[in-house]
Amino acid sequence: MKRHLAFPGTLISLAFLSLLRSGCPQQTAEEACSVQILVPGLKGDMGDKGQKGSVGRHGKIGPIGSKGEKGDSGDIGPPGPNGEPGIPCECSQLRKAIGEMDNQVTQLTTELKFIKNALPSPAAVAGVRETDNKIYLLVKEEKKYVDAQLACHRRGGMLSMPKDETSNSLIASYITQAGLTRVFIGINDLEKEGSFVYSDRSPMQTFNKWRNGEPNDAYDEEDCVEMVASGGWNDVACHITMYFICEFDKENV
Ligand code: MMA
Ligand code: CA
Repeated sequence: MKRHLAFPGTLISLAFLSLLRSGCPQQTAEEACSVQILVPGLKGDMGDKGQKGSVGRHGKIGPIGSKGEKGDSGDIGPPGPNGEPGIPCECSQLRKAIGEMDNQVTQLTTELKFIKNALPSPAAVAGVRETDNKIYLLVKEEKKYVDAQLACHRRGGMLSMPKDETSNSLIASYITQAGLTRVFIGINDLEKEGSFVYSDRSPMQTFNKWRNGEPNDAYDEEDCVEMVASGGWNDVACHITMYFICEFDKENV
């Protein structure tokens, strides 16, 4: 292919020729980038129309068609294998009993919540404390010893009788947690001066929690006993009034 370079009315310098040669190294020597300097002629007539082109390539794939109609449902399958044999028991009866107990627990929980919060008066009862076989109840009503004992009795219990370290420290922590300093407990020497008995009339054994210097029967009139927050005991006058702690046997509740 010849290169018809046309630079109207100009001389092409040798330098330019060499530049063109080096730019087309794959051409033969004969037709090699030989440059003829031509002056453009007049514009010719337009050629004939070319032949029709061959068929083009395949077009792009079209968009996905819409979903087809739902097919008919299949045939019914074969029956499944037999289940595991049941546990021989009165399951339905047990289930029924459990359901009933569930209802009872729910009802009792609601009732107990109500009693604790509303009866007899919210300030009078500050919850309870329990051991394996006893329930302790702090009664926030100021009463003298005999009336306190009577109040416990009416509730089905006794003024609390700390007969060992466990019950003594439980009552002590109950006093402390209630923010109190002292309560009546069920110990007295009303019958015989100096011989202390529990409110169930049982004599005091070796266990005691007398504070230092107690019992001192101050003013010769201290025949009843209080417990202070530390758990220590002190004999006091029976006619003074204070809060008290009752105890109940769980088997009698
Ligand atoms: C009070 C009273 C007594 C107790 C002494 C201890 C002054 O009397 O509580 O029962 O023994 O204090 O100092
Ligand atoms: Ca005393």
